[in-house]
Amino acid sequence: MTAPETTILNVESNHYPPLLLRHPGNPILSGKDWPYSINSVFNAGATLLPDGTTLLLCRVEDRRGLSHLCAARSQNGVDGWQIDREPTLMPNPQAYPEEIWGIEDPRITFVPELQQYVVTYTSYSRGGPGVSLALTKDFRSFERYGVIMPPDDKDTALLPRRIDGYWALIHRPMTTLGAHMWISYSPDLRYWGRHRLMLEARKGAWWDANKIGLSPPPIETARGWLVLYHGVRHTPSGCLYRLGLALFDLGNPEKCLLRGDSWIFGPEAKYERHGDVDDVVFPCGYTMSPDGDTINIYYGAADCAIALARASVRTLLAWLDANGSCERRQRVADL
Ligand code: BMA
Repeated sequence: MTAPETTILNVESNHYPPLLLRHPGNPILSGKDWPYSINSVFNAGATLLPDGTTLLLCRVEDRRGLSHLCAARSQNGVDGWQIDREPTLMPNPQAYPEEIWGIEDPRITFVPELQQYVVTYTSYSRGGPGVSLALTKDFRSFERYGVIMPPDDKDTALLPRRIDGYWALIHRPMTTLGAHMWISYSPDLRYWGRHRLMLEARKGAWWDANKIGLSPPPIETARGWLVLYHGVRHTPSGCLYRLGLALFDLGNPEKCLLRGDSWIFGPEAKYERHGDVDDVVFPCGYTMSPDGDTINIYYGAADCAIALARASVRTLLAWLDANGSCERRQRVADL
């Protein structure tokens, strides 16, 4: 018997519960949908606009290899996408030299206090990837704050409200001791400090050894901040990007309450396994459905397309209760 078109792994014999369900119309957006010439589209931030429209802020790569951001809007978040006829946010290296090699992987947080969306994205500078921040009300004009975390740093999202009076930003600086998730605080979104280790990459053979990073912005639940993070496994034939789950204290988001041991989603479908970069699932955004439980997770597939998977927050929390444990805290001094 041959495997179905979309799967090339023997997942039928997999007894792990399917927590993220792929949309049958996947991939929902790819280069052929674009109104102008591009190489590929992937890793999109996501949000709901006030009228219920789903907005994706997509990373678009051109044939120079440089990326910019382009907005796509849909009534149902699945199809009928209205894509901006021209790039929505282009790198501007004259004013922001850190954007010389493009801007990538946006995450969107709607901030009620500001009544604006905060977009954090990777600015690809001569010194490597750094973190930049911009504010927008409508995804048509943007107020750029420039680089807020110097290279090498990426995989960032802002929490939607202040914690003890300070804005909180999750990010992933690289050090010689590994790539771990950190959280930093700011009174004004410009000056950042009180840097704390939030979640460590494991060591050894683990799926999330050595390099992890935040995927979409954290999901606020009554039990805590539910965090989907990616783990990068280096193999002789390249990197494998998979997703794991952890829960953090609502009032103290650097405190990990639960962390799952296994990954919950990885490249299995053909469009995830093969592309410009094989074996990558990379979500940068989600939207919440009207039922308050179903999340629509938008993810880049093999750096070539955007796909959609759905999950129940209740089910993810129940899975963490059954499969998670308390994180062993490592002192920052050990890093
Ligand atoms: C990461 C990021 C993502 C990309 C992934 C796989 O480091 O740069 O944008 O999807 O690698 O290439």
